Amino acid sequence: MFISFEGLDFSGKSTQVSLLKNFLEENKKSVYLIREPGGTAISEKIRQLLLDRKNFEMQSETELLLFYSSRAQLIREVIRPKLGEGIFVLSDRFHDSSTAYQGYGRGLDLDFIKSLNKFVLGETVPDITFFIDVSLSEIEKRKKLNSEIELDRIESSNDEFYRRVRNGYLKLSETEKRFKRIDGNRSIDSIFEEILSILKKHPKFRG
Ligand code: T5A
Repeated sequence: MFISFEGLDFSGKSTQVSLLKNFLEENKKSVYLIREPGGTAISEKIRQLLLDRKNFEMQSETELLLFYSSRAQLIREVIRPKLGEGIFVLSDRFHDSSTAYQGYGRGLDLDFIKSLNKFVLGETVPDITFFIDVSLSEIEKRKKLNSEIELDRIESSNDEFYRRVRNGYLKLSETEKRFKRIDGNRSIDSIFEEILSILKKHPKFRG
């Protein structure tokens, strides 16, 4: 089964992915955790290019194609083989991040992004996607609490950009059946409880 997590930076995805990994392993499931961009030697090099603050001159089109280059490699080198072995693949971000950040956030053509999804993903689409939806004011608070962390090139974007990205995720929640919006302005435990209860009802999970 293929499960992805989406949300704004600091929305708590990594926290929830790692709780789910522990839960599945305690229940004797084989799990493979990935994050995007990254996850293969080539994809990690592309990640450095994408997030490096020094690359401020990077154009939106370049950014989009680099995310999909990294993803094309990850899907073929890691995701498909792992899914073929019956392993649970948990992904901290996947293609919906490109729709939200590069499509809605940067204003790139959404139909072109859909055609990239067809070309790069093919049938390799998550079975379920948890969108941890956190308000911009809560994100701001968490950024301040983590002020020792140096923000990367994309995290340094302004509030208006993040408003458009969140709006993109909300649109996806309305149009994609696999996309589950979870209220992320709550305790870590109550968010995880809801994720588990939704997952346990999924036919592939009960399988
Ligand atoms: N990107 C990525 C694109 O633009 N297009 C794409 O196609 C893709 C794939 C990746 C960047 O690339 C962009 C999006 C990103 O800007 P990254 O370093 O991988 O960058 O960063 P993120 O994926 O954004 O991950 P973060 O680590 O920044 O945030 P998370 O994983 O959402 O949050 P997490 O779990 O680390 O938590 C953040 C803080 O909040 C606390 C945690 O303890 C932590 O301090 N927290 C909570 N606090 C209160 N209540 C809760 N419920 C909390 N849950 C967590």
